Amino acid sequence: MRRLFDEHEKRAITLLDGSWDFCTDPMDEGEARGYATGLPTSTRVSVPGVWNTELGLLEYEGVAWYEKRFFTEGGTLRFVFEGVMTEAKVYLDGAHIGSHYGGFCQFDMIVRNVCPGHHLLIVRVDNRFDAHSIPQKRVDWYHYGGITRSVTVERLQGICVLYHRLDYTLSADLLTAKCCSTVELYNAGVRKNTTRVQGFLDKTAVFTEDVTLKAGESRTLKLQYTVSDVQCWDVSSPRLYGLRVTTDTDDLIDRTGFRLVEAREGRILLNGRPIELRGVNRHEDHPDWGMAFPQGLMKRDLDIILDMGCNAIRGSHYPNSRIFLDMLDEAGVLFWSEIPIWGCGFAPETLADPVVIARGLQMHREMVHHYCNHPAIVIWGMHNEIRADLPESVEMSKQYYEFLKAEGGNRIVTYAANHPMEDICLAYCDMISINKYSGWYGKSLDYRAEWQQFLIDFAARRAELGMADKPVVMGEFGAAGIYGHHTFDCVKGTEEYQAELIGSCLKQFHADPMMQGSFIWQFCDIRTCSEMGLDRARGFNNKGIVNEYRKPKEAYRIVKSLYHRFVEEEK
Ligand code: ADA
Repeated sequence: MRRLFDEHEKRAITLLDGSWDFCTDPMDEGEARGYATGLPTSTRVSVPGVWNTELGLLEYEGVAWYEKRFFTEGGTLRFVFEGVMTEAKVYLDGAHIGSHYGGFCQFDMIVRNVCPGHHLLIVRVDNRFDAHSIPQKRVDWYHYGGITRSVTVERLQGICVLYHRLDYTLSADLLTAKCCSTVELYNAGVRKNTTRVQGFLDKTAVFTEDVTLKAGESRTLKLQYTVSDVQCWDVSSPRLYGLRVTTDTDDLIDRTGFRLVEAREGRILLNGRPIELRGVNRHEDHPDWGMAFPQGLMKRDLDIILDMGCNAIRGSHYPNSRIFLDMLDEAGVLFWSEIPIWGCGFAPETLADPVVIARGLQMHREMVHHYCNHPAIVIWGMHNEIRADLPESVEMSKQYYEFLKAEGGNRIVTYAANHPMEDICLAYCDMISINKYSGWYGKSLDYRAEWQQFLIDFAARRAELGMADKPVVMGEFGAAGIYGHHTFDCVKGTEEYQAELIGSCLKQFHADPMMQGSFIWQFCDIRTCSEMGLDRARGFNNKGIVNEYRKPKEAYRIVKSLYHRFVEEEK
């Protein structure tokens, strides 16, 4: 797949991005009409992309078909889709080769014995909702549709390395790492084969294993080894190590970083040192690209966020592009990654629905599987603003917490709680994250006093729950500021009001011993969906501190001055 570095030197990769044939299928007749073997009259669209940017399709929600003709020398092919919104059915020359549900994680399928020549790759995309959708129809972002991230076809030869995950435990002095590499092998050849599997950390060989596999056979290796003289990955010095696993015919290249992430004694610690999270919530959204985010825009967003003095980003509310995570790994920015359970859209009985819980767990499995080597991800988010004050939410929270603690690597597990005083799921988190909008929603006569009282009240609640060891952050807070809207009176909706509220909150949180940081809602204005009703002026969520074209509002300057002041205070 596309990363900031080449994942392979031996394996032949063909990027299928670019012009694809496309047609909508509003009556969902395409399967019956044989679209899987070739589309009828169609237009050309760009992949990656969202169909909503095509004229006349801004609000199209339904089924659409994509077709790409490509050449191959044949053999065993692996198709990798980095993101399809929301459900994909994939066909090769009319034969169904795989399906996937979920708009934000990659998936792949392998096809053996493909003959040399031109072939048709056809994808049926469906972004409709049903009772078990994640997210549900009501979300506060725009529900796009399309093949939103890159597509590649790989030619597999001999015994291949399909997956590599590195887990490690650092010694108390952070200088030694006890490592375990999980390596998934597959014999793409047509006959039994033997190969030498070698693992490298940077240029140092760390494991060697001779393996024999029958044609089509898979095998997972667990390889233990120790690394000494470790240089830790940190926000100020993001030391990355190259990971390379090779066989005689194939290779897989990745990167990782060694760091120790802890939530204890009411603090968040990175490599043994307390750290205050100076964060911002970021959606992958742009008026001209939707969620199909070009790499150059990702870099520009990150540059702006670093300029602001942030050290953390919450990927609200779904797994982000792997390329963006590669950028964060390189920049030393901490990341909170979550799945798209946007709770305000879920009725309590839906949260308790075993089908929904299982679907969300599968999304967590995929997120952990694909993102676990990224050192920047220090927080897993289980869900956002579900009714965690109701019994219906306990089973979901329990299952997700237990999974993420068991399989999620060295990370803090949390969820965004918007009923903090009544929440009954707080046992299922390492860090308490609160979403609260005093000063925006409701009638706040004096939001400073309201915030101050809340911080006192929640400190008492945390103590009575016996959870004083759990650090607390503000997962979301803020207010809308319509870009360019100014008045002499600091009234709601103006840039001035937004800037004053955010500045006041940041100072209050920074001064409060319970608070270990915060994530401003939100980085940029985003298009939102009609289900959010009319309190989203111009169909946008206007709480960005930059507008949708990344033009700074008054709040940006306030946040930048405060975050840089907080950095100076740390010195
Ligand atoms: C919630 C939600 C965000 C956004 C925000 C808002 O906290 O998690 O996605 O909708 O409210 O702008 O009201």
